[in-house]
Amino acid sequence: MANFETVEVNTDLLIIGGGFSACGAATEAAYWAKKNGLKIALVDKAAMDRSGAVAMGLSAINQYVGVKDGENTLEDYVRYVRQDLMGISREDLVYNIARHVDSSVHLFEKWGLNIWLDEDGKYVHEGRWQLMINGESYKVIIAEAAKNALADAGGEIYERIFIVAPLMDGNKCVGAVGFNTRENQFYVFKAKAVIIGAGGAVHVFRPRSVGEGFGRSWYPPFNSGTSAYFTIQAGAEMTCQEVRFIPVRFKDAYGPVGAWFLLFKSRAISAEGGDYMVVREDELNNWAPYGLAKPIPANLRNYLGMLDVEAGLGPLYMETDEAIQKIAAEYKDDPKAYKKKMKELETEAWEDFLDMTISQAILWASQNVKPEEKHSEIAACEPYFIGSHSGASGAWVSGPEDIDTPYKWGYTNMTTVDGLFAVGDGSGASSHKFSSGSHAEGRIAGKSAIKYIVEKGAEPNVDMAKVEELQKKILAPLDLFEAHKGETTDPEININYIMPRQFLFRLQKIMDEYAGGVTSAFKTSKALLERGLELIGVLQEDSDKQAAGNLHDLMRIWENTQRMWIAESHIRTMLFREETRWPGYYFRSDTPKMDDENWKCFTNCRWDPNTGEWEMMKKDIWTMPGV
Ligand code: SFD
Ligand code: AMP
Repeated sequence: MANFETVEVNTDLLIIGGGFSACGAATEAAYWAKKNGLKIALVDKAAMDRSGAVAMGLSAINQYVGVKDGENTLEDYVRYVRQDLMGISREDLVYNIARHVDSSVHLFEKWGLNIWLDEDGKYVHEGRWQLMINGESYKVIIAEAAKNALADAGGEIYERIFIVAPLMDGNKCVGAVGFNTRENQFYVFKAKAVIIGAGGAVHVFRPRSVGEGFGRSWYPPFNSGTSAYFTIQAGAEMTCQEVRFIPVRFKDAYGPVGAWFLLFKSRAISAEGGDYMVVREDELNNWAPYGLAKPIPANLRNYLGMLDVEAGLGPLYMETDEAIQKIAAEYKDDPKAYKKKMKELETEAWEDFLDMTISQAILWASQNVKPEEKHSEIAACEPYFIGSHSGASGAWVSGPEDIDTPYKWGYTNMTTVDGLFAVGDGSGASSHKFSSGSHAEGRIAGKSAIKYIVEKGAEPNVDMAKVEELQKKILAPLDLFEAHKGETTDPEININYIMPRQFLFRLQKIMDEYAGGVTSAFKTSKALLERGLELIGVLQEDSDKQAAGNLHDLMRIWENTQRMWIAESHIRTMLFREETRWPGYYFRSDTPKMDDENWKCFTNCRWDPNTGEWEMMKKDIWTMPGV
């Protein structure tokens, strides 16, 4: 076996991930841990300052309810999420996050984040729920607060450690194992409770950008689905695994559109000039009641644009020039004021990307785009798994203690596995939490996990024989490479193994062609899904034939395996749900309509670690009384 040092870490609470939800968890848990004399360890695959989806920064905080100013109520937010997810949301979780999110935002401001203010000192809104920020350093600020809180409570931070799998004691999670991405070290974390906040997943589907552009995507390439893999392997029940997210973005560099639609009030049009939201309005009747209420759900907005593309009316364009000119037109009688406003709008347009998707600004510059002069192409991206945005996949977690729902079996945000909590993109059916809501949810879970440890936390009972078995399995790709690399002139091409890049291509091809990716125009069917599942089965047989020439390859291999498991849960859940509920995310052409009578429910699944069998189930939707 490869020569690795084993590092053992003993803690009370283990937080996996260093992103928005994990930072929230660390900040809150540190406070309660200090009070109770407990230890926390946080482990991140990367460096917390710039890890996760917010690595590049963001230009808006997408969830702020504004309760203190009487702007909205918590119930308004519950209605908004219900509407955007076509009726499928855990309203208890959404409510719980909504009532805590404003305080996370106020903390961000206190920690130094610059939230735009108007002349009256009020937050500048991008839209009803969104606030504009100067967010290039958003992640650094939030990570710094989490690090300070951990330091104050004597907590430990482990960076560049890739977590692979959970350690289990029956149905109880007692830690995690992983490896150092820079040194030959195998890590064993033993804990009384574990919070998984390792983000969503990208590159499960073939991206639009391949070859020289491979690795470019809207969602950060470094989030590979560890959260979902971890909870599935632990035997936790998952929910909404079919609800992938497809954002519409500026084409090829994936610049976000929110500021354009909401702040600049821009239109999106086809090459013929028609605004698909107007031209195709009738289609919305087919998706009532959600198609007929405002705001029109993200998937339906996507769908109307996709219908234009299918009809050969592409490319689609964001009317940036029209939007900017329209806003500036108010000042047209005063040439000096007009010039100033135009300059300000131009700056805002570029800053929107420079704050969060720098590559889009580079692409604009390289293609001579002047947003104030000429419109810019947009397109639907490949599918991602991001339950914190407008997708919904993730673990099925226990609801808040004080709300009377059918979804309570223990501590808030605990999965169906004892001692394992999930947050952010790791917890499902609580969409539209974004950066701020993920942080708030992390805080909720951080407090809840410490309560669990205080009330129930026993010393973790870790089976070291099992750890050894896991270590062998996790490091095996290095041995496989060593054993056979000399048998061919190019070690990348070898009959005894497959390199991680080729394995990834195989997974992406299956998902793209059978599970409704870009090249199949986001369409699939029972027959396609069944064939896809068959091919995933064959891929799984080959997954332990992946070989690693170095630590980087080893990380790529376990990222691939994690993605493959999400892929399977995704296909199985799309197969199970015999309707089309989210056209614009995916369309099942054999069941092309929404079927409220049979499918207005959560579709949950669970992989049984003892039998290796998947179980699919429906769960009722609980609606908040009076909302
Ligand atoms: O407009 C392991 N999001 C936006 N949210 C906003 O509030 N405003 C915006 O403007 C947003 N925009 C946006 C957004 C996302 C992206 C990708 C873009 C633009 C380009 C959404 C938020 O970013 C998102 O909701 C939160 O970040 C979710 O938080 P969380 O904690 O669930 O995920 P994370 O922050 O990505 O952190 C994941 C962490 O896990 C680590 N990790 N650690 C150990 N072992 C492993 N195997 C691991 N795998 C991953 C990561 O390193 C990271 O620390 S807009 O376009 O929508
Ligand atoms: P995006 O940049 O697409 O991620 O959007 C940022 C925020 O604006 C999210 O809260 C979206 O749901 C919201 N949003 C984007 N476009 C629209 C739109 N056309 N109508 C309503 N909300 C939108």
